[in-house]
Amino acid sequence: MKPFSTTLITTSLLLATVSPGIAHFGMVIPSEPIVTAEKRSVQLDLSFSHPFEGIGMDLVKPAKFSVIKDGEETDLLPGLQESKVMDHQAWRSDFQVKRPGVYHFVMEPTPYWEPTEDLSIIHYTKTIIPAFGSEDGWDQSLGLPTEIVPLLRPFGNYAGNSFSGQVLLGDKPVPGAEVEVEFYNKEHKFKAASDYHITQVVKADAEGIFSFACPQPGWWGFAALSTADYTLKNPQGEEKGVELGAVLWVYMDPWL
Ligand SMILES: [Cu+2]
Repeated sequence: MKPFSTTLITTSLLLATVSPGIAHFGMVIPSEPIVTAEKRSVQLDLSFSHPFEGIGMDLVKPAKFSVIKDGEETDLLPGLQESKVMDHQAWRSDFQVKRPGVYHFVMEPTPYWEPTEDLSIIHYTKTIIPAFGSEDGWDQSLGLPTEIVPLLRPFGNYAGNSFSGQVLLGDKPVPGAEVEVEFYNKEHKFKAASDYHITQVVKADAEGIFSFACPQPGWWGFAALSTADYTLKNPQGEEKGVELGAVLWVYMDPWL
């Protein structure tokens, strides 16, 4: 058994070294980035995936999925249906929008044990969409354990705009936070120029503020990763570190 496990470790180290860009993202992708009177129902696809490469991973039923509007939270977990995203276990929510407002959808996944990184991962994943012309409240923080609060209004943007946001951990800015950026390459339209291009990286300033220009239309994911101040048991029952992700998805429209 010993030589075999040594080989495994060597292989995973090697993979980690040669694939700088491999990152998984919590994903909450609505069917429409803006809700209008012509289309009042939104389908939300929840997954845990590699958005640029289109490689899926199984997402067990999230611990929480809700929508927050004007500080009021509605639990959407009971209506979640099993589905597939990138050929893997995912979840779908059909949401009827009745009133104008800005809707913050938030998924808290159950902790995911990643043996190659020797830690559990929890990506708090957020997507903000407006309905019927309202835009109040897009800049509010939701008090999540960690989150990216947008500084650019996160809807009604064109490809080429700079997205800007602030990384919070326990309500405090994270100085120098590292933010991974990935494009949802849904139609496999693009190839990465190198492995480094799959996941791009930007660092926040002393106030936890970062910006990143999004050159193509579509969904862009931003993930700020921190280490939790607690541990969780892995499947073998050992206490291990926890990576917390603050993930935000923002849509950039094409010029018409
Ligand atoms: Cu992965």
